[in-house]
Amino acid sequence: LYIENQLRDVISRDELTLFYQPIIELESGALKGVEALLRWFHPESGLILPTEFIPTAEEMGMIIPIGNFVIDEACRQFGEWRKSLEEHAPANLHVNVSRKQLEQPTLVAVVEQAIHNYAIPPESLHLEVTESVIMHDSQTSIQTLNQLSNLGVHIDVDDFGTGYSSLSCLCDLPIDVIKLDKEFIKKSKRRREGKLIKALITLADQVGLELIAEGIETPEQLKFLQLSGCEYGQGYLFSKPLSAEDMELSILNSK
Ligand code: G
Ligand code: G
Ligand code: MN
Ligand code: NA
Repeated sequence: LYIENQLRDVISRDELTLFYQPIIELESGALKGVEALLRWFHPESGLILPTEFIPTAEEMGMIIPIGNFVIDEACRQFGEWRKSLEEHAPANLHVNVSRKQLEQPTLVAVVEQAIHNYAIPPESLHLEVTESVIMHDSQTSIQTLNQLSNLGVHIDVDDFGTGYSSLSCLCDLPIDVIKLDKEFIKKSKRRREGKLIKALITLADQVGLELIAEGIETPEQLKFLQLSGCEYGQGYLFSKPLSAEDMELSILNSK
């Protein structure tokens, strides 16, 4: 209830901010993109993580204004980086979108407005939707996904492998990228899981989807993924999520 009360005017109190985690091209180590991750800095409670408040925000309907804030703020920052960092700017921006947002047909206009306002090439924007959302889809969300895809925006299946995906959804829905859940990577040393990861990398490649491995924490995991032909990844081995300033410093320091 405390969270619920505090969430009501969280945007006007200016307590939400976005952190960014790099997405890396595994072969070269080059920065490919950034994923925006929401952070709530509460004056009394300190940092509240999204897993603690997004479910409540969804129940209350607050996820709509919060989600709109995230899209606008991430695009604003990304547009700024494109100008200030030029060729060193990340090529792609990944933004998480929850089920409730996808059920709102107005999401399309919100996204269109943001890419227009900040002069962002639509194909550089990736909207991440969890597997469970894609699978238990309402008619509205499918339509919304199709309209977003028609804008040129890319759709990523987040946490892939945690649900029980019907693989046919990968063909029926306008999906561009699979984000392999970190639970897979954690267990990649086991024989069967290792083979499963390899098979999924091949599958993605065969059906023309890009694949991003999540939760890479050790050099061994990276080596295994590189040898398996996995193209992109993110995780604490490269960087934890950083404030916009730290992200920018990190880019400037490595150029
Ligand atoms: O770092 P991490 O604790 O940020 O994120 C935890 C979970 O919260 C992840 O599943 C992530 O997808 C989700 N999440 C993070 N930021 C956002 C956001 O802006 N919108 C939505 N809907 N989910 C987010
Ligand atoms: O949107 P998604 O569910 O993919 O959110 C990514 C989540 O994973 C965020 O909470 C982020 O902070 C977290 N994360 C990013 N890299 C790592 C990692 O290497 N290990 C673990 N355990 N979590 C990570
Ligand atoms: Mn994500
Ligand atoms: Na994920």
